[in-house]
Amino acid sequence: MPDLTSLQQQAETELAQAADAEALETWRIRWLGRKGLVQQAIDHLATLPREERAAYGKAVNAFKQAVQAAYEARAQALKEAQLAAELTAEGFDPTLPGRRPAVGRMHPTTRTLRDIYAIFAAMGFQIYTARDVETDEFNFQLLNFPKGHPAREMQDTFYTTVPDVILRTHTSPGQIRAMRDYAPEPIRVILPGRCHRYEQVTARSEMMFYQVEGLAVGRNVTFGDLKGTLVAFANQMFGEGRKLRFRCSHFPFTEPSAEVDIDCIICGGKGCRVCKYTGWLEILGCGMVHPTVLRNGGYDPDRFSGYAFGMGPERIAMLRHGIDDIRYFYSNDVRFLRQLGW
Ligand code: 2NM
Repeated sequence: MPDLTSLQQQAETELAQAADAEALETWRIRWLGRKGLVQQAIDHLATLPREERAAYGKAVNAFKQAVQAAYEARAQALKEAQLAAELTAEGFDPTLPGRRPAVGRMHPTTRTLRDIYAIFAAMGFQIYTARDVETDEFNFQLLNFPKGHPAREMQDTFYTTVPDVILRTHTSPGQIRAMRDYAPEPIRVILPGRCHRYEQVTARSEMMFYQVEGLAVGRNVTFGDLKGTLVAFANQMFGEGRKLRFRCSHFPFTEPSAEVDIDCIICGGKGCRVCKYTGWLEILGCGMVHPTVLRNGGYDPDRFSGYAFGMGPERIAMLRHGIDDIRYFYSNDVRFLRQLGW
């Protein structure tokens, strides 16, 4: 009968001598392999007379478990020793601070949009978003730009292969959708989003840009309400004490219409390069919603009135931060994006 105690001692002595992964594997095959010494000790059970089998079975089982446990402990110890050796060889210093992951920044347009949202949200405007792909009907006809109307020439359009399906040239078609969602309830919404116009890219115009339009419809909504809202907006966006100037203008979907300037934030109105020596900076367009547009939105223009305005957040950001070329916004030069980092 094998002497399990001395066998175990022998196994442990040999194991202590296995100094690397290769020696350990040789040891494992010799002791724990399918035909190894442990299995041989187990096979011996079958040769014993019945009355000795229980005691031997128990002992050989304990032997097997002890050898296995010793193997696992040694394997773990060798692995740790090897890792430590590799790290020392590489000169790895675990106490050095880690590498800082690159943290992205908000895009200047996103930053500006959020500032605009916050100001209008505080005045009770909901943010309403609508589709970027529109029909000719929503983008033009319902907004009082009939087919053949000269105002369409200011907005060369991207067409799709589906007749009458286009990329919106302004966010106004969403205003029709907002009105139809809520009429005849009064509404106050701002409508942000991407717009596309097929035109020459210059320092002042891109083919893709954002707009934020505002719309308020209710009973007795007046031009005075529009002025108060825009004065409050301009003072929060560009600094307290701003002067506003409403210049008569024309848009097909509003009547009367105006363009709004603020006194130049660089020179305070004295005249400089930024305001082209006029003292004024144009920030947006606005007006009272045309009765036809109100009707197209589902409101009776004899009982409801409304104002609307529209601005370009890139332009707002350019004025606020002295950016002189709109092409910086979407040309992905990380130096620009970092420079205006928030
Ligand atoms: C502008 C200027 C003036 C405008 C009009 C409407 C609608 F659909 F309600 F009639 N939404 N936005 C509007 C009016 C937009 O952007 C320069």
